[in-house]
Amino acid sequence: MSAAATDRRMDKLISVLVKNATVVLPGPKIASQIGVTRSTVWNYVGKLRALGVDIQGHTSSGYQLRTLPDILAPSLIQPELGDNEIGHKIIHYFRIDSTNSTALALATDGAGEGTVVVAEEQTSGRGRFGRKWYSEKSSGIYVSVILRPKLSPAAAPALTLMAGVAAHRALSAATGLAVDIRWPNDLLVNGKKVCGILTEMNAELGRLHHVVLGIGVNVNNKTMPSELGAIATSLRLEGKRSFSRAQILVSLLKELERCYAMLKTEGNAPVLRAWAKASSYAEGKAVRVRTSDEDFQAVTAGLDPTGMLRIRREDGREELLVSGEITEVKR
Ligand code: BT5
Repeated sequence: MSAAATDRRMDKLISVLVKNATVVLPGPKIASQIGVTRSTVWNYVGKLRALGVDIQGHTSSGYQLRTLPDILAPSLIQPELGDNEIGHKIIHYFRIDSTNSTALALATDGAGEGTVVVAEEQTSGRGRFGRKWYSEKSSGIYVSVILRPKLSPAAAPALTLMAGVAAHRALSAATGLAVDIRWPNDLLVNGKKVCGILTEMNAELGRLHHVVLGIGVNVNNKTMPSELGAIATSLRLEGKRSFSRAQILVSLLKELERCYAMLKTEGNAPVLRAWAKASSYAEGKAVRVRTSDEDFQAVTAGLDPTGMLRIRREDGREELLVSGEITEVKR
């Protein structure tokens, strides 16, 4: 792990400032509430300011929040989740290599189902097949959820699609934008990617030990790097306003709880139905298919019961895609 998790007391400082947003809080009072010295409070305030949190004041005058910070602090997220299993424990980092790497390591060490790792910034965010995930500081959501489903590894594709359905619901509800899902794991707005999902797992002898669902969402990015400009966007760029990352994360974790429960109690079918309803790519879409050894055109023809994508080649042959990538072909 490349960084230390956010100190519990720093998290408490955020919550104390937010709860008292309209008043000036004397430094010594904050210090005693969170159990640190005044100089540590000063130190924490400096760190928060470096992240763009607008805090007025000084140790001598007291501190006051000017605007509510959009930080994914556990003390702000957790109270919104009630008794949910997903998010009962949230580990927050200001900066980390990859939330998926950390979550995988924690899962190997025995972290429980529903443990969430979230960061304000990733220095080595990952996509599939070793690709990079651009993770700008404080603009996006970078979150990983540890699951321990009593399922066989064959259930893994359905878990990824389940996360796609949850993200689709959360992003649609939070923004009012028309969100599409491109098989298997991309969420698109106006044809460009705003969210990607990386499922990684540890399985052995026909049993899943643990699964880490990693979700990256571009929320308030004002621009995207030029190499991604044609294919990627943010909710802010499409919605023409900024959104609360904390609110979107809460909604995402709640939807994951719901969709995961649906998958466990009712099996794949309702999740796959929800996925097919939400995705314009499920059926009848002309696509270019790229797998590790092929590149061809086809038309999508629905999901199979495990979540693989059925495609019809130009010569009429149908087959199932397990992995790989599809992009729309404009006709
Ligand atoms: C994905 O991979 O879409 C999965 C991305 C998962 C990221 C999350 S963040 C939290 C957790 N921790 C991690 O380290 N990862 C997960 P893939 O389908 O392979 O797409 C990667 C491709 O998307 C790249 O090759 C780029 O073309 C493009 N891309 C990179 N960064 C992007 C971004 N921020 N927004 C949209 N597209 C991006």
